Amino acid sequence: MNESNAPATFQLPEQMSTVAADVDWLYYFIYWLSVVLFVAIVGAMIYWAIKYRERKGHKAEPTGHNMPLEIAWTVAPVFILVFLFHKGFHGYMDMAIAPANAIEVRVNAKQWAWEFIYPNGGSSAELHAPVGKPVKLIMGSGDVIHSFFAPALRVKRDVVPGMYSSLWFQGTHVGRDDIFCAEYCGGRSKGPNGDELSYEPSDDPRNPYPAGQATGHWAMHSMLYVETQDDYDKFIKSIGDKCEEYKSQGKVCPDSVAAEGGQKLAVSKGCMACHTTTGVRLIGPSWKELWGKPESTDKGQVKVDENYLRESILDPQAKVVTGFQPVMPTFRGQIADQEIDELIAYIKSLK
Ligand code: HEC
Ligand SMILES: [Cu+2]
Repeated sequence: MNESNAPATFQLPEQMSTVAADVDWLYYFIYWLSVVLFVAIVGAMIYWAIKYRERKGHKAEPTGHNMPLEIAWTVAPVFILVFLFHKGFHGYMDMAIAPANAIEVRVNAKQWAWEFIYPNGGSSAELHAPVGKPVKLIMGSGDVIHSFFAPALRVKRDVVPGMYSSLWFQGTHVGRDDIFCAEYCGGRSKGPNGDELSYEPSDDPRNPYPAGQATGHWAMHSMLYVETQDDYDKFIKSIGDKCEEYKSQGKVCPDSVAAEGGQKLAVSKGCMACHTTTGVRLIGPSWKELWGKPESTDKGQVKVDENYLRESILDPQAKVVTGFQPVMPTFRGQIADQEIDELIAYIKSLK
């Protein structure tokens, strides 16, 4: 565990994640490179503008083409750009792919709050993470576009209705930081009945935001707590360790309590008429060990993740599994977002 708090620097806040040092290094490299080039180019311009200004008794002598110079100032930037691309791409890949053992936390963004749902099914308005352990956020929005931003972690990602986006981080030391919604939009938007409504809280009965309530993306402020494993375990217990409850009833603890809801839904929504969880093939593919596997479809090979499952339920013909007929009906409009989450949790639990 790294206890040393990298302090805030000239332009950037404190570093609290494993990627922060690389992100900042690249940021400052580009920053200082720009400063040096700016000073050199503008300096040379000013120098020559003065040196060769129009004066009495001076005649202009046009210079010809200078091949070595042309080559030098074309090739040098190419090397710099290739280096920057290499650094940037490397950092991007590190940030894009979460370690397989990451703790998965579901994030719901809504007007105007964040909700974090932990693997035991408990939820909280704040994000807690054990120090030195990777945490993956799987984020969805029930209304408009939001944007998850934790400055000290150097991570930021849009949260878009109708799909999942994800990011991961690993806290380097115990500490706390702000979480913001970095989505920017004006103060007006469509209300529930299509009216133009102000986000300003008011007593207008059509306004979903009553007077006195903070509204707007800026009001979606939350806190990140990177804490010791002990403190994290305590926190998880405090939001209700549903697994303990299951075990005390002699049942196996599901991946998440949502999985149990998903199992009931799969029956009540009629999925089990075409799908099984045992590996047996009916009209549709079995869900056994479906999660995470590469699936071959008419649009090529895809990895079975949240987005793929969601699309399979709402728009089954978007990617048709090889060897099956495109006969699955769409469940768009007949299934709530939360129910889709539960079905996904269920399918996940069958891996
Ligand atoms: C009428 C039969 C039928 C019903 C009912 C049905 N499905 Fe399907 N499902 C299929 C078929 C056929 C496929 C394969 C073809 C395709 O990809 O569209 C499929 C594919 C899928 C896939 C992709 C599986 C894979 O192997 O990649 C998922 C996930 C899925 N269905 C979920 C559901 C859920 C959830 C429900 C209930 C809400 C449901 N299905 C109801 C027939 C059905
Ligand atoms: Cu927002």
